[in-house]
Order: sequence, then C-alpha cells, then structure tokens
Amino acid sequence: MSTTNYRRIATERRKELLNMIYEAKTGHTGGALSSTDILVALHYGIMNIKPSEPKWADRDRFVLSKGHSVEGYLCILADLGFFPKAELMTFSKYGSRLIGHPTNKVPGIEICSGALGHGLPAAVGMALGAKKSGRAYKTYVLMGDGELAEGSVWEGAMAAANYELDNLTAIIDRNGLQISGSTEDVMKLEQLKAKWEAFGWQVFEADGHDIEGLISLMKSFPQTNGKPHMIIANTTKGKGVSFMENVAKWHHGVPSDEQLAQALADLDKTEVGK
Ligand SMILES: Cc1ncc(C[n+]2csc(CCOP(=O)(O)OP(=O)(O)O)c2C)c(N)n1
Ligand SMILES: [Mg+2]
Repeated sequence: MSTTNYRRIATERRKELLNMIYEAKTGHTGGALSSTDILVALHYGIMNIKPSEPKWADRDRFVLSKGHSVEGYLCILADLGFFPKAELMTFSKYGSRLIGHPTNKVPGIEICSGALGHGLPAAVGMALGAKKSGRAYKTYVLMGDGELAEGSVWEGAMAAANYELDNLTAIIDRNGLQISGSTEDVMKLEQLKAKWEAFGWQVFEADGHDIEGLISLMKSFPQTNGKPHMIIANTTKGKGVSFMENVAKWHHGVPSDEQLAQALADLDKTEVGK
C-alpha cells in the first residue's frame, strides 16, 4: 500500500472520531488525534489479525493502555470489520457496548483498559504466554507519556527485560502533554530513552505521525535478541486540527457546530502525517 493510502485512512479515521465525539457529546479528543497514526500503522500495516475471527489463537495482541483514547481505536476496528460502522454513533450512549474506554465486550479488544498503568504489565503477560506456549504471535501496547508516572509501568518494564520478551513492542505516544499540562512540569520524564535502555529495552525514537516510517521500523525489529522493543513516538496532541494542536484543554472536549466544521475542513485541507 502506498503512503497516500495510509494517510487517507488516518484522515478518514480522524474525521470519524471527531463526528463520533460530537454525536456523543463526550470524548478524549486530543489524545485520540495524537495516536491515530500509530494505531493505523499497527492495525493496517503490522498486526496479524482476522476481523472475522477476533479470538483466533495466533492473532497478534494489542493493548491500548492509554484507554481514554479509545475513539480512534474504535473507528479503526469498525473500519476493519470487527463490528458494524453504524454502531460508532452509539458511542457513550446508554446501553451501547462502545463505552468511553476499551472493553473486551467489543470484538477485537483484548482487555478492559483506561486505568492508566495496567496495559504494559498485561501485555508482558501476553508476551510471556506466547513464549511459554511456543506461539509466534507478537504483542503490542500503546501508552501515554503522562501514563509513565504510574509505578506499575516500571514494574512491567523490569519484568519484560527479565523474561527477555523480544516478542513485545511498547510504544509511547510522546505528545508532551498529560491531563493538566506539560509532562515535564507535572512529572519529569527525561532522559526518557536512557531510562528505558537502563531497564534493558532496545529503544527507538520515531516520528509518531510518519505511518510508513513506523511500519518499516517495526518490520525491522529482531525477534531473537532477548530485548523488548520500545518506540518513543514523537507526536502532537490534537494532531490535524489547528485549534486543538498542543492545547492541553482539548485533552477532553467536544467541538461546537462551528468547531466541528472547522476541524473537518482542517483535515480535508491537509492530510496529516508524512
Ligand atoms: C490510574 C489513573 N489515574 C488517573 C486517570 C485519569 N487520566 C485520564 S487521562 C490522564 C492523562 C494521561 O496523559 P497521557 O498518558 O499523556 O495521555 P495523552 O496525552 O496521550 O492523552 C489522566 C491522569 C486514569 N485514567 N487512570
Ligand atoms: Mg500525553
């Protein structure tokens, strides 16, 4: 598939997630837009999954540890055919299985997540399970940078290296913001690469909006060096929408009629990502 197609897919998912949040009148807008390209790279370019058979034993596993950014993830699962697209308009409404965070009632979603700090330890278990049972599936987990303030992340980091989980890839959506401001003001993360290296991981820094770049990076990973892989993916919170980019208050927010029209026009004008 060409670069243009991946970008088109990501733009369409961004528009869908904005419409979904507008319809629901609730949503974590900024973090959903910052992680869209990473999720597209994984689900359209990397992972071995079967929408017609969500529980296929050899499927690659994915955990959205920054579970509040579920909107883009749901749009991708619907687009791939895990459930009907029409269901997206029930998001966060009474009786819908599409609640504000990932739940395993939704086909394609492995575990409930959203309490930050749980995804990496769970993914470590999945990757260790593959090793113990001799299965070839790979495990991927996406975390927020603010999420790294949770101590359980670092227990997972230590365990992954201890068990030599080279079948595990973790990605950090490094948008520099968490719920109330800059990560470096709230809980300093730097030197982030050196920290993960010290925990025994093989660490890469990448442009988190370069879908093709992320795909070729992940395809190049050795699976036999005994080290878990980390991608620090540099992103922009609110990516693609002029008035949302890098604005902390759009962590959670619903666009007005005018703002929705502006946001969709922004996305039409410039397809984001490389
Ligand atoms: C254990 C826990 N504490 C607090 C929250 C509330 N919360 C939701 S999102 C968020 C900020 C997360 O920031 P980050 O991981 O950087 O996410 P992103 O910028 O990608 O949206 C917080 C504190 C939570 N979901 N779970
Ligand atoms: Mg963040």
